[in-house]
Amino acid sequence: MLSRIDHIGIACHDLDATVEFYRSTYGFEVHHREVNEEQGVREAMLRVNGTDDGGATWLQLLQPLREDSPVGKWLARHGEGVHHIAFGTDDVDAEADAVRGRGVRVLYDAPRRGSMGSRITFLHPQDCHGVLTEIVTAAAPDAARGHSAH
Ligand code: V0V
Ligand code: CO
Repeated sequence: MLSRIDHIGIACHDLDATVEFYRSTYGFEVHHREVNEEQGVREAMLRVNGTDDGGATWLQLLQPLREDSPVGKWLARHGEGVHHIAFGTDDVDAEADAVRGRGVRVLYDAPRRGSMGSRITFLHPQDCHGVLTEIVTAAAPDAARGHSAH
């Protein structure tokens, strides 16, 4: 089951400047920073809210490492803005299989490494009415990803 919105991915040219906008305008603080070479991004995770029953919701700010990466290509074509939406689930493997079975292209044969040790896969935007859609399972139900410890 897809049980929540895990994050909204936002493409930007300058990660530090965009982080500062979200801090000074809304008060959102950076919870985590990471470089994901495979995905071609430098990213910052800003926690919007956390719950005790399945994890938090984040803004994922994304600066491309390379022009020919997914985010780099997107920025060149569309400029800054919303790049993808990510739904959270306890079982990314099962959800990917289920969606694939409904005729939607899943981009990876097996989930890959995402932010904060999560496992992620993507659905092709052309099969999702123009929305690049990610499915994500958090690393573990612990504080690192906004779960309650009790
Ligand atoms: C491309 N398209 C999009 C899109 N990117 N549509 C909606 N939202 C996007 N973000 C459309 C584009 O308009 C074209 O449609 C078509 O897809 C092909 O675009 P393209 O520029 O030729 O790009 P491709 O085919 O080289 O790559 C598109 C895909 C690529 C979706 C295959 O972006 C990809 O592999 N994305 C998944 C990985 C990713 O995005 N990683 C960065 C986030 P028309 O105009 O021809 O109809 S990493 C992340 O989220 C992490 C680490 C995490 O959450 O933990
Ligand atoms: Co993402």
